Amino acid sequence: MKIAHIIPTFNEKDNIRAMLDELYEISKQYPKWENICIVVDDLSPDGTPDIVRKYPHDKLKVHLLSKKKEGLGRALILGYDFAIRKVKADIVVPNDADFQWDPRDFPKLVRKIEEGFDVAVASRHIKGGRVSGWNWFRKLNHDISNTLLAWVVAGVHEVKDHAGNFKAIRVKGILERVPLAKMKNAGFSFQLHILYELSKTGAKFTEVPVLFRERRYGQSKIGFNRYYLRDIVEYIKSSIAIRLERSNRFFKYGLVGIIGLVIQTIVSKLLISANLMPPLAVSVGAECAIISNFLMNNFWTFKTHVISGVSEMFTKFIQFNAASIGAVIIQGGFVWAGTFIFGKSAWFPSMLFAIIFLVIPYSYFVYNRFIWKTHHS
Ligand SMILES: Nc1nc2c(ncn2[C@@H]2O[C@H](COP(=O)(O)OP(=O)(O)OP(=O)(O)O)[C@@H](O)[C@H]2O)c(=O)[nH]1
Ligand SMILES: [Mg+2]
Repeated sequence: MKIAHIIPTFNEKDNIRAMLDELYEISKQYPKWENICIVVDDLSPDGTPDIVRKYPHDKLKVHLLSKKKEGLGRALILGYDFAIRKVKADIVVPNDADFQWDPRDFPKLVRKIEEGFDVAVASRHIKGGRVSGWNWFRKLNHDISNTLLAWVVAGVHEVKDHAGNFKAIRVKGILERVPLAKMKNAGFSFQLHILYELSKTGAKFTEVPVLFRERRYGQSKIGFNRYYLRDIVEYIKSSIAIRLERSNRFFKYGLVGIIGLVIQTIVSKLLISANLMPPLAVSVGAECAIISNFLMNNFWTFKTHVISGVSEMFTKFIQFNAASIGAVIIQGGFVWAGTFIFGKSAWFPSMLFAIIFLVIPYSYFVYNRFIWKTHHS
């Protein structure tokens, strides 16, 4: 198991050596894991890159990526990409250099991946997790980005702590499918964006409670400077973009449903004119709608995690049908009752009623949760 620790640094001369030493000490306790460290530095003027360069390679394998000052987001994108393509890591574990997240917690995160989760996030917001030493400004800052923007505006509900760097992510089938090259975050909005992108791969999330402390040495980057304001604006924009992408998906999903309904109505009507019993005609029509919905949702609504390959597609189609069988039965039943009470011409309102109030909510839940989301479980 190859684990790539990704540490972004800007002016961390007093922390970075101790951080690498600590990772080395921990890795000695887990000989079955190959620990590799990637430090992404934005040409820190305080000498951080020299300290990393001089780190003895016989202790811990360390890669230094140096680039101009661009911000935390760009540094992490570069680090993740390097971990996947160059290091060929199985798991990536990003962390800060300043010991706010205790590196000794990383085995807990990695173990969650070994247990079958795809993303394990160090969390301050679940039972047992905690923050020590935040002043009102830091707390306000966090509450706005984490609760108001990430949870409410963006609607990312896979985890409760969206803002931290410390997590473990499975590469195979999950992180490798995230389009890192398309991610343009300069600042800390990356943390929310990556969670959202991971959610689209169908990843299974979990949170591990940890203590978040004050930074050990060096200066905070939070405060009113031009990077901070730029990053806040970016965070707001990114939260709104995520929300829009999700509503766009909901809109497409709705349109697919309407087309399905038209198909179903035409098929049912034709079969009823050919003297088939209405409940049966509607059930056959429903099956036609199911096929049309499956194809259109696969290639359009959910195309970011489109199902590819004939056998996978066939399996999913069977699953999809199994999941939709409830919908077919509900409609048949409603149309039977409707036509029994009000006569044959009541087949259409009965069908519509069943679709709107029962089938649509039920199917959205099933499609999202089971069909386009089960790449890895
Ligand atoms: N490469 C790079 N790393 C950065 C940049 N900004 C922050 N970092 C690093 O990212 C990690 C987290 O940044 P911090 O400044 O600790 O942010 P924070 O934890 O929210 O704030 P503090 O509570 O003040 O520590 C640290 O290891 C920083 O050195 C940047 O622009 N480029
Ligand atoms: Mg910090």
